[in-house]
Amino acid sequence: MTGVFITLEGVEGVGKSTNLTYIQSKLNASGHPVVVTREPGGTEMAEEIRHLLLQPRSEPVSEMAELLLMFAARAQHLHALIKPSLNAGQWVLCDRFTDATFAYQGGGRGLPLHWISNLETMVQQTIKPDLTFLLDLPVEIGLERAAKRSELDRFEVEKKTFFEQVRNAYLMRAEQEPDRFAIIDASVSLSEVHAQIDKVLAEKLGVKAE
Ligand code: Z5A
Repeated sequence: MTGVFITLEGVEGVGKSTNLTYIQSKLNASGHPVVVTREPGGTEMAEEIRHLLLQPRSEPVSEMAELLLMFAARAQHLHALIKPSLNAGQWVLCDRFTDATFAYQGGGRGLPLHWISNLETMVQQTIKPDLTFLLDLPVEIGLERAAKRSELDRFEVEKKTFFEQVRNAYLMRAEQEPDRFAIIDASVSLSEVHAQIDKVLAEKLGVKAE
């Protein structure tokens, strides 16, 4: 028995955390308890790597080191949590996954996409999300929403053009894999975002709206 693997993606401040909780509650209510997790992180060791990656530091961070640490965290996350959960038939809901690497390290940092594809094959083998929600909005709105929060991490201090590149890379991924991606307009009110999510859950996974 294999479970269902769902991921949430989007640029800074798009509302992933807010909507992750909503999706979790919808799935639970429809009789599908989910394992909720995030990247980078999700296990004790992977969370330590997350801390290494996100904490602001004076030493310049190599783009290659950043890329490899993302995949090191992912390898551990897959090994210790995602694969065992899916193999046990559980549904897994993950805040960011490899599309974020294509978007941030590929689109944002400009690393060659075939490096990321090669690492994806090495680390994930056949594992891919069954469904990916891409919460999309103009970068300015996301940055405004995110600015209301307190401390900025090592990614959040990047300039607007960086996040534009990230957004474009996400949209390109969605265009390449339209069956897996569901693009959600995240610029509208939360209740309108929820309505779009309900529709996707019903159409793609047969989860009924209440
Ligand atoms: N990263 C990477 O580079 N490569 C990788 O492979 C991976 C990750 C996996 C950590 O991610 C960083 O790691 C991330 C990319 C990088 N850096 N950045 N940027 P993260 O997911 O932990 O961090 P984040 O992107 O900053 O997510 P977040 O802080 O959890 O933000 P969010 O989930 O998108 O937004 P939110 O907290 O749910 O919402 C933001 C605010 O907007 C909040 O006050 C909400 O109440 C409000 N909100 C939400 N929706 C609405 C609507 N519809 N209307 C009005 N207000 C709203």
